[in-house]
Amino acid sequence: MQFPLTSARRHATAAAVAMVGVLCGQAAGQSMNDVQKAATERGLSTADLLAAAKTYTPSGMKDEYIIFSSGGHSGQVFVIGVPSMRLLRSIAVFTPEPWQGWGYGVGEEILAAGMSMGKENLWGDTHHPAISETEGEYDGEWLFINDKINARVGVIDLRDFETKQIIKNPLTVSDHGGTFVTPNTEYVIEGGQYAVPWGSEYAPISEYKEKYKGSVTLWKFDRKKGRIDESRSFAIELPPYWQDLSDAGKLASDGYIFMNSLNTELATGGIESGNPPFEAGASRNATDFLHIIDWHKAEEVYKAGKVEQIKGFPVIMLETALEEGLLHVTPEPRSPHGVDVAPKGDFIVVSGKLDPHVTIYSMAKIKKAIASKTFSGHDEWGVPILDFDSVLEAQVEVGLGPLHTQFGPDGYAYTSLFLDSAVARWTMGGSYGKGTPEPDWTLVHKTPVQYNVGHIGVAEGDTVSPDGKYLVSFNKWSVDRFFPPGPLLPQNFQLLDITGKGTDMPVIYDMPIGFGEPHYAQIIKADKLDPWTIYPEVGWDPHTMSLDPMAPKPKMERVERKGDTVEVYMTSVRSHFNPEHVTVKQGDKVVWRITNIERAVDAVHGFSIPVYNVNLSLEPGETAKIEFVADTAGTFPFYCSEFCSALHLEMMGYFMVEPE
Ligand code: RUQ
Ligand code: CUA
Repeated sequence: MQFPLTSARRHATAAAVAMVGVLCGQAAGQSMNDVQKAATERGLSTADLLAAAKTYTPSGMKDEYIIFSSGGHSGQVFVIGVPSMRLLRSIAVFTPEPWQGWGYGVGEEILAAGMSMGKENLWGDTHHPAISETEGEYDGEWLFINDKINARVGVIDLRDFETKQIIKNPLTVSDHGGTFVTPNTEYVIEGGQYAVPWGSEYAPISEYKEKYKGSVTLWKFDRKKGRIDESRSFAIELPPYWQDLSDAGKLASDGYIFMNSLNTELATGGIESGNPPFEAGASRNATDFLHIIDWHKAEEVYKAGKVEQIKGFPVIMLETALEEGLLHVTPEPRSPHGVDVAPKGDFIVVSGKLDPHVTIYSMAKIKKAIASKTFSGHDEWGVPILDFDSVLEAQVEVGLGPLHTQFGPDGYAYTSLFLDSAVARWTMGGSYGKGTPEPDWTLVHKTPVQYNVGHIGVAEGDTVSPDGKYLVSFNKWSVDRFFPPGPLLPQNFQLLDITGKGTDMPVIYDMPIGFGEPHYAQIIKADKLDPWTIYPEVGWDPHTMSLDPMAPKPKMERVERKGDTVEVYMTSVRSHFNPEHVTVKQGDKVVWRITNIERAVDAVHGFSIPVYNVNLSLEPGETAKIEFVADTAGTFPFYCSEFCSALHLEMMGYFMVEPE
């Protein structure tokens, strides 16, 4: 940061220095009695004051952790500070977003790459963000996010927090078990969800068993290019269960993918014809199946060419997967949802929504059972079923509706309880044992949350070295916690302090989320992120992440006609555009390039043209190119849509389209 010290700031600094010795950070005459008085007036307890002291973040103080939260129906990602729980920004991904100019002049090509079956889909249902990892640690370089509604994956560069790529899964139309990354971000994993025929083609539901497919896709991430390389990616066919959440193994389980399923009953619904509805049909069995996929082996099989091209995409067919021994399943209790790998990779924790336990599998036992073929049978597709008792390590009764588990640094694990509206703390055993005062594999405490928690996030709580400290409960309902802004109520993110032991894990902050229903979020130490505050050079194209040789520069501003194409080379700087008059003829093609030549932090200019649906956000140094046909004649005042300076209203010009 290179803020020029303005003279006002210099004065303020000098004054502050002079006052330090006298006041020690307090305003004159303030004491703890005043704190007591204010607390009494507002009805605050000592616990409230303590929570405030743990979370209140005075102006200018920065947060210790950063949450990357899925934005649910908003189709975006949200960036939130911890412990202040202040929303810092949104990152536009699957949904056009005018402030960032996403889809209003730039980003259209990236959005179009994610379109399903040639149809325009301008929203997303984001569920599971994944920060890129190096050796199982968040490295803070990239962020991936899935879109459940159309089975897409977005790639965000954490240098500028902008979406660089959206890819559409060619095989499936909905995804849930993703995105999750392998320990060195070799692959970004995307599991399917609702089984569909390949490519979501039509097939009657009566042909469910024959035509409907399950799958998992391994997208190869090219870190150097900062893009998923579709030409080095592949999928594996799975039985037409509904693949649910997944996690990548690490350390002891490196090389494996764990993926839950539901609807191993193969229910096809049809309540209107007197059939059991999906909710009943898909919950009949006492157990579903945890898929255990050896992706190291799968990669070899793919490289050896033992794939079929389906919809132009290489797929390891189920038959091949079985021949090669890269797929096993094991039973998991009723309606499983979350699957989470412990920090050392040695245990895999599964929760079944309709079972009050978390079920803990041992990786050592799984490997042994695979090697010794300790199967309790095979499923309908011939997938070997590892004997449940042979791979089970422990079960801990935690409460009603367990969903997702995260880990602390000290042998505690945490599980969200949807039906109990609580977060359970329980102790791990095995190599984590004795880190806590309580016995191994025991429920220690449940902290009530408001209400109906889905995911939880512990600071770095799904990495090889969880930080603990904070847990955020991503609640689905808020009911009575906030002023009701109409019948559509916000969700509620609640911050818990988990630095204590035993029953000490209080809720210390509520943050309403009024823009969609988030699911998962990851929490990274802020000092692992190193975002740019301005683009490296003037004329930078964020989409190629390089200098654009065609970017307009000062003194090169001009309007040029080439046949029926008009090229505009424009710069923006406080507080004018150059040129200010752009006149074209109706029907001309317009190629409009514009560079923000500012080098000051936060000196952002917008650029908006009425009627033509254009709005750009040009961050310092950024260049953009928009193209359109001037099909509507008229007089259009364009202007800067960021309040960038005192003369920002004057930062405008006229775009004039002469009628034919
Ligand atoms: S799915 S809580 Cu990640 Cu559980 Cu939405
Ligand atoms: Cu530039 Cu307002």
